[in-house]
Amino acid sequence: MAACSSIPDFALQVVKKADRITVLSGAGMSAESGLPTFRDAQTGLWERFDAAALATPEAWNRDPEFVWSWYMWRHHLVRATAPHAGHLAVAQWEHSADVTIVTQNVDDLHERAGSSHVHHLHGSLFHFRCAQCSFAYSDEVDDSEPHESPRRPPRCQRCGGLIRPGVVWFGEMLPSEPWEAGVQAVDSCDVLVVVGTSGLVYPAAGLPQIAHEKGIPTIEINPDETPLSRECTVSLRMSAATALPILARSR
Ligand code: BV8
Ligand code: ZN
Repeated sequence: MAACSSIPDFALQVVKKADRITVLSGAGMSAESGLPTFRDAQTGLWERFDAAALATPEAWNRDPEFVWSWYMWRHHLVRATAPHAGHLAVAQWEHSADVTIVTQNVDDLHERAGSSHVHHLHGSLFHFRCAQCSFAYSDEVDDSEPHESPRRPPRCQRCGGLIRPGVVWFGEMLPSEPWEAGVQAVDSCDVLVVVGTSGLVYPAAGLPQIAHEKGIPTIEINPDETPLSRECTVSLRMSAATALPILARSR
């Protein structure tokens, strides 16, 4: 694996020739839109907590208002921001290639950039359901500022249970449809672009291995080295908003 701070011609050629491009994205993909990654320290009410501790059924059962408020803060942050040049470049690719996005992110920035095939392995901040009976909740949620004090989750119209965010918490199984679509997209692509993920959370972090074993070229985009870097064909020490538009222009 070569770590490069500029894009080697080999990578440009691989992307140029590819008919089927799969993008595996993580929190770093949305960092340049101002969204904190899971590595970044929390702020405000949640500054003393690490994200992985908050994104658990245990934290919810212990204090649902505290966790619900965290998700309303993140919901507000995502609605207040916009996709960056990297999201737009990936959406642009759809004009000349069959592009599938497999994301660990619960934001909707890929879709807002115009990408049409997006599989959310870890759910979405914009879906809600009852924590007790799983009945889908489609009413408005209040994510208004200030986010200084905990707020109560809404109640389920069917059983009166608390409404929870439609995300996958640590210790919870991934929804099968996006997972199977993700495995299929990695297994059948001509090039896999792995962008903005630390490669620490499973089973998502195991996806590049599938491409590696099939000899499918993999291009990592991450300012830092990760456990995935050595498996990747090329590892670009660049940011998502810088590298993706350059790769997109190669087509
Ligand atoms: C499960 C939704 C069955 C909620 C999330 C095998 C081995 C070890 C552990 C396990 C294993 N199998 C299962 C586990 C347990 C666990 C796990 O993986 N734990 C880890 C921490 C060790 N996995 C699970 O629990 C999964 N469920 O396996 O169920 C089961 C259950 C129990 C036991 C066995 C089997 C569920 C995992 C999903 C949890 N939900 N999100 C929410 O968002 O609130 S995970 C969440 O954290 C994100 O979705 C994302 O997946 C993860 C954060 O990772 P990244 O996205 O990679 O982001 P991160 O902040 O870490 O890194 C950012 C990267 O970007 C950095 O590298 C940085 O350098 C880079 N970067 C920064 N800026 C930029 C950039 N890159 C490019 N451009 C930039 N500008
Ligand atoms: Zn219910």
